[in-house]
Amino acid sequence: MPEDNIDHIDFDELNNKSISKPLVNHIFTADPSAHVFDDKIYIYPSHDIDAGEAFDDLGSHFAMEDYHVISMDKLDSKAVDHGIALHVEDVSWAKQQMWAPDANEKNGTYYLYFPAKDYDDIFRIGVATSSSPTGPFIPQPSAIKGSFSIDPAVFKDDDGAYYMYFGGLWGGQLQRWKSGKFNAENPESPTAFLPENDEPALLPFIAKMDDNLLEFAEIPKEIDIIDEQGNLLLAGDNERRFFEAAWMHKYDNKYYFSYSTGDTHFICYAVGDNPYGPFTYRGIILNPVVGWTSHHSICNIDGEDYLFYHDSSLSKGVTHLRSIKMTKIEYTKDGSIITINPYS
Ligand code: FUB
Repeated sequence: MPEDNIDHIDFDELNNKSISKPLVNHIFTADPSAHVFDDKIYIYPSHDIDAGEAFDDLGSHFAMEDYHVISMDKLDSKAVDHGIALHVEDVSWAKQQMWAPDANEKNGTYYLYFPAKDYDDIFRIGVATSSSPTGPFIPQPSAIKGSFSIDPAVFKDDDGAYYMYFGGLWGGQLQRWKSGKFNAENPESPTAFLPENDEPALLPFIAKMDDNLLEFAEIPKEIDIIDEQGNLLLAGDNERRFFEAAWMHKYDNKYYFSYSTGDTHFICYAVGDNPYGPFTYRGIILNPVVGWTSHHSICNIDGEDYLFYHDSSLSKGVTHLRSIKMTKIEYTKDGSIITINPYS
């Protein structure tokens, strides 16, 4: 339900039909990355604000400045806001646009990963550390070497290795890195340098993290998303191809790579046998929500998988003022995820 359709929406009715209420409503939050640390649920969202920037297809209206961490003791507990965990003013290399973050933990240190534009207006991915899952986080002086684009998701595999998945189209600039170097031409165009519809779609990236979780241990590699016949999804396959919001979780020993299709507003998934893929497209996890963007995470809590997502219903359809929500995921016997309708 993108913004151009909102005139027809009765928001009172929609909020009644919504399968989840916003987890917090005193601030706007989006892009929730959820984790369980020490038996408690921690959510690392974007903190949406209205900075007065006009809507455009580069996402200039997403002018976020800081991050708050939200925690819940249990699934039915009240969500608690722990205040500002990191502010753009404290990150020496970052100029603006603190977009979708993620976090992870190793040996009692907590790592907050975040994309932001640097002073050349290029999205990079940074990391900040804390001894507490709620921060405050101390940023590294530079962005992660070799990082680019947006939406980091850092997955810990069962063998203790950590991998970052990342990338995003249009305002996320992935299409500007096709040659391996940033293409700064035509800066106002969100779609310049995208492949033609009959060419393979742009792919998300993966990089194994160094032991200290502060740098990549390898040059980022593309991950293939293929159809049942083994062919790469095409750029014109807008209902299935990767756009942004990478996430990885495991179910029944398989690797589930999930993502947003952006301009068609689905959260969908593809399944593989190892962290690097290839991943075969399997279906839709979440149908479109109110608002242009859809972004999620999947977190195992008490043995069940939960989808954390957002919509713009609380702001009555304002795309850049979103609210985080959660709902349970169900699987069929063959490991398929049953598609969720956000408004029943
Ligand atoms: O929140 C800003 C951007 O919108 C995120 O980085 C994207 O995934 C989309 O949700």
